[in-house]
Amino acid sequence: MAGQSAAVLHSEAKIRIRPLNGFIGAEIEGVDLRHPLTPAAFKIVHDAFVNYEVIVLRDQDITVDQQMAFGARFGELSIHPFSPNLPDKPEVIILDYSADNPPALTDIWHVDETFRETPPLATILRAKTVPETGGDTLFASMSAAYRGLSERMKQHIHGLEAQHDFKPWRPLFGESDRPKLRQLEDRFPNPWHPVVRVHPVSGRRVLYVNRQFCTRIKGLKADESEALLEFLYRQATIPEYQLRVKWQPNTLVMWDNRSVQHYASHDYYPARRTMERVTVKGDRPVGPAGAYTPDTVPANGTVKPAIAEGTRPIVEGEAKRPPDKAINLGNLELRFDINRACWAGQTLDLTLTEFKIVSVMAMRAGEDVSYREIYDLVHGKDFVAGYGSEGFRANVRTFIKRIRKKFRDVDPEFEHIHNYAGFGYRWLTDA
Ligand SMILES: O=C(O)CCC(=O)C(=O)O
Ligand SMILES: [Fe+2]
Repeated sequence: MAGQSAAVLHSEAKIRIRPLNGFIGAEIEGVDLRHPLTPAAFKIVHDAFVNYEVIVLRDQDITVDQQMAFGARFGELSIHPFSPNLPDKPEVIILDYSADNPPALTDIWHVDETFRETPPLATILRAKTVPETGGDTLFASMSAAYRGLSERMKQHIHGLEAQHDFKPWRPLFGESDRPKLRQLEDRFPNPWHPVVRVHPVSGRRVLYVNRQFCTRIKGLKADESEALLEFLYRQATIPEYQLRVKWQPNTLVMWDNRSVQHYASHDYYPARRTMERVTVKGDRPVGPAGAYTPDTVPANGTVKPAIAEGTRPIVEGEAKRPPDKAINLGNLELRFDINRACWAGQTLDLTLTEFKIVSVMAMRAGEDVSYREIYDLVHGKDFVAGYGSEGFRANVRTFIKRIRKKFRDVDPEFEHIHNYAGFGYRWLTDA
């Protein structure tokens, strides 16, 4: 499944799959949807769809019937309960936005129709009129987003359920429409879906809450639920997990509504943009069974590991550990914090206990550092007047001498270490 590197050529069907990003999206070439796909070709397209989660097919000059026929290969087509559709083909929605009909409701990260017990499996969108600029659609792999969470967070959200509601459409119903609204509430009675969904085909775990339709997480207090949902929604906005599709007329994009979120950029308003849209019925979302165990299902792309132990910033309270523990002679730079009030007065009247190591950072051995960096090291990030002056240089020299003495006292190897300190290395030798 993890074929994320080179493009794959399916010679038997002349279909070429070209991955677009680390985690999400592939462009498929060599498919002409004016004709039905052979079973072999369909399997290739289907597998790419599941693996890459979004597939992009350019130059598909097809009719809505052909688009419906393509969708129907994946399952029964679905009819949207709110969006205006073609009278004779209710499975087809025409999105036609312009100055008179501004785009609405899709400039928010969402999964289509999760207010249903069984949200669609896929949405297929084909561009007809494309604005000169803008109008891209963004996608986020929520399987990658899940994998990007820490084990502790994965354990925390394991087994949770969130309630979904057709909330963005509620304002469309006024006082006189109350009975209609009640009917819709009966038809779509706020399903609970797992916060982590297992993709029914790939087996991947997917972060399955979206800002457009979720209202709360079962079993949490209101503010806990709100905070956790905010955090989880935010995962869709991480660029690494995203694909941004630039449309051309006849570009067809199909997304796996079980594993991605999407967002339509409305930056083209008031220009015109028209799309034809078909959706495929899906099944009821299911979470991982039983108690939490780490996920072992292979997936497209690799989430990089968290920063290794020992290279993380040291938090307050850890800072006073003995320097010999904080020093690693392999190409490391020492960073120090000092009594800030004292330094702000530019007197640098330090006692040896007034500075402490705050972090250890990888750096090339013997690399020189600028005044600016030293200032930042000892004082924080803000530049203030006096930096670079002779007084400042003198202060830094004093500071470094104190550091040297301090380390000589506690670590006989310090003479060796200071060459790595990066910390005014040149001044140390010529001071
Ligand atoms: O207009 C688009 O690019 C996407 C709109 C959307 O959210 C949808 O069709 O489900
Ligand atoms: Fe959508």
